[in-house]
Amino acid sequence: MDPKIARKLQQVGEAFGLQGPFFSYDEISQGNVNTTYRTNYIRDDGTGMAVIKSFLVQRVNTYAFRDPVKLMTNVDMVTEHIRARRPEGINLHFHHTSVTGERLTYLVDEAEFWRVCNYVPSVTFDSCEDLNVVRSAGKAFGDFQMSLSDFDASKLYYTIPDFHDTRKRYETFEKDAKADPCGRACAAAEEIEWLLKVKDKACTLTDMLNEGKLPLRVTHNDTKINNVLFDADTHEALVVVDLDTVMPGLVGHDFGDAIRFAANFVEEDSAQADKAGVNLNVFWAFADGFLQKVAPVLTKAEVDTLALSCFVLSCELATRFLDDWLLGDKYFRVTKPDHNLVRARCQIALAKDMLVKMDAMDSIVKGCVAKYA
Ligand code: GN1
Ligand code: MG
Repeated sequence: MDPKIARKLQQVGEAFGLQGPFFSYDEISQGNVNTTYRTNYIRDDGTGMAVIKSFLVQRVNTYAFRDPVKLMTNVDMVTEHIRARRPEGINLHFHHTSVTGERLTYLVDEAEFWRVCNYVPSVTFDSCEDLNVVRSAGKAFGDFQMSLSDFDASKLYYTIPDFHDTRKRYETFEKDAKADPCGRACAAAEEIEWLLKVKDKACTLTDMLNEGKLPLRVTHNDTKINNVLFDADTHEALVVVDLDTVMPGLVGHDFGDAIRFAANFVEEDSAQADKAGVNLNVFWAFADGFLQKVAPVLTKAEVDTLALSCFVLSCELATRFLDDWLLGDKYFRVTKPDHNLVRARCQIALAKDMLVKMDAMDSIVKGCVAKYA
């Protein structure tokens, strides 16, 4: 334990009125944007025995989220909506501060933005070949989207404007590749060239949305399988977390993002890009779970673009990783030199494999839709 971090987390806990002596903390290293800790407090279980009570404490990345107060308004509305829909389920609950009497769901301290949530004992998976787990994740994200189908999207603030606007992502990427402020572009010339070559195909969803051919829904927008908490024993999905990017979006954004993460043969930041590719068994299991929940509401255009959405999301994220690398790694948390370049290469290799497997992915999607629509 770093004593400075421990002291900080203790102060944050005090502001949120967390009871019991502070005992310890662990860092949860999964997210690439926010910083997350589990803090542990000692409580009396009522019979004089000590028990540990844990909380999830997060420092929100205000470089990524420029208006974190509005972000918390979104998160609060969405969690309360879901809680009202399924009060019997395991739900997220954000604590309120006891500092000023205002009961805010956040604390701004030395320009840092903190929030505290209930800790759900669970396990998560960064990669997974257990098809039951993958199907369960698909169902959880499908359920999540359906449980927000009656949520008034106009109430939602855009926490990151144009988050999945692939055309705008490309514009920024092209501009930064030209300006090349860190002198890194020549080392990624091949990657830049390939991404630009597939630009129009990668922008299909954005173009179709702008032409009114795809409907906007309320979507999660960050559907990595490690944003689902699972029961440690049964491996059933318990709850979907990381609601920072819940915004109006396309069904393909959630499906494509989930697949590009969960169905890749290697991890997102694997240096072995040559091994990246779509595991069709995992693809099928996720599609089966997800479509079991959402197929009945999908339009034909949505179904027709689901397989393509996986390619779209992989290319979009490749431009984001590469752009961040070109700008000197300001957005995504990096833990090694060239981390973002490695990530971009892996997404590109995955996207190339998706082009080869597009027909197979499409027929799996159509098969599941026929089963559940
Ligand atoms: C970020 O923070 P995390 O790890 O859940 C990013 C996603 C990317 C993902 C890639 C707000 O998600 O869009 O797909 O990294 N979130 C944000 O790992 O930019
Ligand atoms: Mg996230």
